[in-house]
Amino acid sequence: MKARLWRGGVVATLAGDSGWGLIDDGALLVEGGLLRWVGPSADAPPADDIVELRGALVTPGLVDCHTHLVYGGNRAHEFEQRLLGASYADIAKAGGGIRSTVAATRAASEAELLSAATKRARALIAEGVTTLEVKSGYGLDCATETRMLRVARQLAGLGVDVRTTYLAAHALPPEFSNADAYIDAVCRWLTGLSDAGLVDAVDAFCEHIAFSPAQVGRVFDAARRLGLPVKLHAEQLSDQGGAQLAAGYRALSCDHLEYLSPAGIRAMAEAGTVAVLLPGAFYALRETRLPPVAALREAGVPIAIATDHNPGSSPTLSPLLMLNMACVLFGLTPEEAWRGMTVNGARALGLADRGRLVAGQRADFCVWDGGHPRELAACFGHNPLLERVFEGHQGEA
Ligand code: DI6
Ligand code: FE
Repeated sequence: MKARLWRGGVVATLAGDSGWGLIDDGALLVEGGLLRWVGPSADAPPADDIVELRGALVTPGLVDCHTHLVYGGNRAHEFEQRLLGASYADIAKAGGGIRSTVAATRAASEAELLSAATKRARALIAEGVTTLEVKSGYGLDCATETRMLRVARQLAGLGVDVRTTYLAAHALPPEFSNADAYIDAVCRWLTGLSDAGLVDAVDAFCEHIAFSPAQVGRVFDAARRLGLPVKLHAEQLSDQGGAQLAAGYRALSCDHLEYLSPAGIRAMAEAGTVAVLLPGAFYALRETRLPPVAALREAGVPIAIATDHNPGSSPTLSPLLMLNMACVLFGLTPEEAWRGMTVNGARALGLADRGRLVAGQRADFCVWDGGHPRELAACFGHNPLLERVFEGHQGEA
């Protein structure tokens, strides 16, 4: 196996629980897709091959731990409706919102879904994403949920690690009038999808316009029986106590959380559940209620950041913009935002083998035109990526 040394860069390792872990003239030795050694260039071990970084900035590859990347159609008309005064919940109650994307997704072939999702994944990859989570949840029938998850798996061919999440409990499909009966079906479908190797985690939307905590609990019981970890869209539009429910199942993450209560924070802290904050949805829906960042910090709840890319509430394909918005809108420090899209994003997916630049981790990293990672959080609408390395391989940038 050939060992390649990258040397002469500013390496932000994010090693340890705080601080940037900066090495000013740093080097990384990569072998077999893993980081074998990271340290000052002057101390670097011998290698078969050397890449000069010429002072460029090196960070862990970005982890986008919450996306709805696979779907048909678009919802720009709802953007116009909201600007005319309709709320996200009004549009959903009138049969638009998630249901409108469900109709477009059911009508799309696997090839059409793959082609559209490929363009979106390429945009994320072009900003340095090396691990990508993709949720189902726009099929709401077994065949279309399956198609979505198969398409998500195929995105791995682009040179990105894809994690799939089953989100059939996203909205009530038009052919069901009884939410409990639909939840029975959601639990039934999960067994086959899990057996087919299409599901890495299970998610649900716990909200007054979606499913109750009791209904979500039934989905989580089904996940638990299959040994699958859970996550939850919780307290996005109201406080449903979803965080406490999810923490009871030792959820990997609770996501959104604008209406998270002190009891929810305590439960998440005790369970080690990651808080995934989604500034794109907050921004696009012109929300005013902020997630309780100071209280999360104080309780020691790890914070992650993601795009939540979806056609309705967060049609962004820019993880770099989310770094900036996490700071400007939510008051995260640039270091918290960076940890949110690297090590804590990985943790929200149950992955401990990435997100930091230390020996033994996957060799997923980005080389940027810049001198310090805070520059990338301060800037927006600009992409200074020079090189993206995925499992030790230089890819498209
Ligand atoms: N919350 C969200 O932000 C996405 N899903 C969810 O439960 C949005 C889904 C959509 O509007 O299509
Ligand atoms: Fe979402």
